Amino acid sequence: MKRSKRNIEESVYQSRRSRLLKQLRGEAALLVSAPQHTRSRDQLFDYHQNSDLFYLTGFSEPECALLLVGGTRGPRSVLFLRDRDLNDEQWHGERLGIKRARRRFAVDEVRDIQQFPAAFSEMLTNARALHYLPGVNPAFDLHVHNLFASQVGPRLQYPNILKDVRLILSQMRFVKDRGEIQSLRHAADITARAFSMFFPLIKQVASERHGAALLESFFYKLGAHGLAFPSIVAAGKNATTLHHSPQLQPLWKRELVLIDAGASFRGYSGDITRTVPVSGKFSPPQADVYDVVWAALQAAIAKARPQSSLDEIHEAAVKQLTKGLIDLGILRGSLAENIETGSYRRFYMHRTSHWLGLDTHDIAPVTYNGSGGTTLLLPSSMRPLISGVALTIEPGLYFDAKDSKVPARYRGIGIRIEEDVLIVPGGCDVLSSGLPSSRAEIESLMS
Ligand SMILES: [Mn+2]
Repeated sequence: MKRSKRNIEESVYQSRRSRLLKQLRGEAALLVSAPQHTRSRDQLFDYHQNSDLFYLTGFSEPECALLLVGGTRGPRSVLFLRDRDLNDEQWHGERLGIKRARRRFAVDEVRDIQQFPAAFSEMLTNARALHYLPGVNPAFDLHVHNLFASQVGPRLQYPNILKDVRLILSQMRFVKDRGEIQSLRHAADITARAFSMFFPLIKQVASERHGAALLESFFYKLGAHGLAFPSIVAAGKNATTLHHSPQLQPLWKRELVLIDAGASFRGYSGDITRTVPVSGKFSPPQADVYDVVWAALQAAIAKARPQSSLDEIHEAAVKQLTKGLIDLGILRGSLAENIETGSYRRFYMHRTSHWLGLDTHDIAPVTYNGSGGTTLLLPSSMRPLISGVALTIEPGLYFDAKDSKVPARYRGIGIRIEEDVLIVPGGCDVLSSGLPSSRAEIESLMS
């Protein structure tokens, strides 16, 4: 098959597959599509492809699987997918089908997904281990289960070891390549611009849900491919619930509204949070809290550079937030004492960062090659940052409306500010910088 017929993107996916195959060293990997989920009766939820499979193929149809076998007779890559079915397509949309898939994908073989159960075990006979992630799709779990389930004793045939496919894929997906960085940058930029189009209109917003729909309309107007996650629009004290889903509640003029939303572009996520006064002007207590969170954001961004870590970023945010809580008279005692006891957690109960990529809460590896060739097992929050990784920085403070330990003027205030950053040599690039975050800039944007 001539390469010229394929688009440039396919060569990126092809090279990812061959990098994975190289690491399999005689073993096999199975990546499967996400299942479709029923909403009710014959209605389905929006379909979202399994990110690992998408990373290796760019394919977003359901009912497909990628089998990579690094066998003794040379590596093989096989993509199983649904063939065309004009009757089904009449109702549910066009399928790529086998013939066109053979032109599009630079895999060794394209086969009908209906042949999968029979072909699967037969193709694995020379692979010592199968790299797979159970729980993505129960239909495929059953095939893997049947392969391994034996009443008699240890399997005589290969494969007889099951490995977590994420050990390799999390390594591969961690550092973003040029195309991924472009997509992340564009997703963050669309999100930032949509927020700035939305804010001046906030006084016309009838409810949290209307606000979410209006903001999302700007995502699509600016070319978003979808939403990175369900938008959070939280009016007033609803903002103290971290992942509040938008309701029919109106945005009251004297209150704040917290908006945490993101456009996706080519599967990559934007994820921005701003908390703004519906009236356009922060009240003095709202301003006090806002400035503390904003200072924490700046301190945390200053730590986003190679060799730092998510823990270091988090510690910088915690230090500023705790200092602010003491200054506001909410916490008593010394800074060190309050950090030590974790008293701030009552008002800041989440971490400062998560990785960003194909998944909004992106995957990160747990192993790390330390000095002297040693392999360290580290939670990703301790892992030294390197150029090309993307993450969010999102400090916040949340005061429960009924918390009698908090001065009355702060009760019911929830504020979070979130930026998307890319680690670059010497520091970071704030991908969401198209949208201002300081109190004065927010107020001027809203007028
Ligand atoms: Mn986030």
